Amino acid sequence: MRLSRRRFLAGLSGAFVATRLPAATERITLVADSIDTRIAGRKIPMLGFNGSLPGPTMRFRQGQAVGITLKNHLDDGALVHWHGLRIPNRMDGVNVLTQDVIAPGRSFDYQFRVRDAGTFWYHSHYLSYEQVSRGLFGAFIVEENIPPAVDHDIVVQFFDVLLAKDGKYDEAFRPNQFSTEGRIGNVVTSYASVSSVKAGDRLRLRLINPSIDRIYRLRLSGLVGRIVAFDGMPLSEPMDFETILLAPGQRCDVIGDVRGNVVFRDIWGPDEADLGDIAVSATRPPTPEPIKPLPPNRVPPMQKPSRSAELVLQGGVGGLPHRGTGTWALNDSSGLPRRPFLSVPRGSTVEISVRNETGFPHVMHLHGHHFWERDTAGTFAAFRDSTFLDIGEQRNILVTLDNPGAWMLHCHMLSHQADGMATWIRVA
Ligand SMILES: [Cu+2]
Repeated sequence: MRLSRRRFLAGLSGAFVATRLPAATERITLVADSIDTRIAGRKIPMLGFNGSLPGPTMRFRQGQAVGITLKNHLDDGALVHWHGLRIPNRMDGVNVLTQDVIAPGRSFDYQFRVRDAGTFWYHSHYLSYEQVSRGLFGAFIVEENIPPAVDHDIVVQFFDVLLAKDGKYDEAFRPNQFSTEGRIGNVVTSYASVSSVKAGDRLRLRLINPSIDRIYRLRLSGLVGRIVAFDGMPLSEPMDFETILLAPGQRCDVIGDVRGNVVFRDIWGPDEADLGDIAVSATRPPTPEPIKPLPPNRVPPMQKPSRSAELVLQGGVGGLPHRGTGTWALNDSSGLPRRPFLSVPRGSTVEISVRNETGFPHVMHLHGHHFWERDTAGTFAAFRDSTFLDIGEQRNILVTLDNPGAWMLHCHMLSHQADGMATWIRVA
């Protein structure tokens, strides 16, 4: 059952800190700490990076070397995962598989080069269902060396919070939140990095869903545009759309021209909800240029699979029984199994049939790689890091496993991940 939601627009007023780096490597310090932030009109204790929720939007230039020191000022462990970035395994921020949890008072240096331009994000990967839902996330933007000509490059993050009767973050984690659609907030917020534009402006919208479990189906009004990228990876041709499905962890880039107030509405689920808007303050002549594809990233060419595999999503309320120990399971195993789901030599291309046999939707995220997603027309179209599977849905994905290491593959509904829907792949 969906709880009622109230409209809230905290982010339009502030909380955004853009960090732009020069061409050489420079260290950024990211401090995870308790913060007080304003939600639904009240100041409440949450978590944040560098004092803000969302954390600072980081902007880098494609190819740049990046150094980020994560300082843990929490009372609990900390880890950060750089979602969608194809980086060395030891920088991936995953407990057990790639690094130890950073203890309170300690720090860790993340260092990597950003190969792909696009819209990515970073978030806690330790007790993530709790730490992300308390605010430990932010946008990670890699700019093209020749970015598209737009008047505004705007990051919009859609985030929900479950508040208790006292108006504070609900500390109770109930079993049904883990066994059904997840921990769905009763307040939905949108954080946009720009609050006012002109009619006629050309915008690039970088839409991100950092919510732990909530799915959005976005309807945009006031903007005539096309989708140019999913999960940070450009489409070969911009795509028309009526709505945009944004499951937890997913991103979508849209380039379009402003016709009026840009309003975001969510039509997922029974009650349509207003998620916020970017207001129009004046009018100017529109850009005559057509919307062109973004420059492609250098990705592995699509290859014939050398092997195939099957991944079955199981469990949850109403789901068939399985042999895993958690509520949810992947191929009869809950949580990270001792042996990986797949163990392949570097460079192998695998076609994985992913089948959702549960009574709830899921979104499967692979670390360290993007994969081709077969669309309903039967062709591999989008190159993504997270694929959405509705109830009963089956989809093939094609992945070239060219990044050595131990890579997590899990549902990005973080309540599902916490209760078993996780496995891993070893690339030797
Ligand atoms: Cu799930």
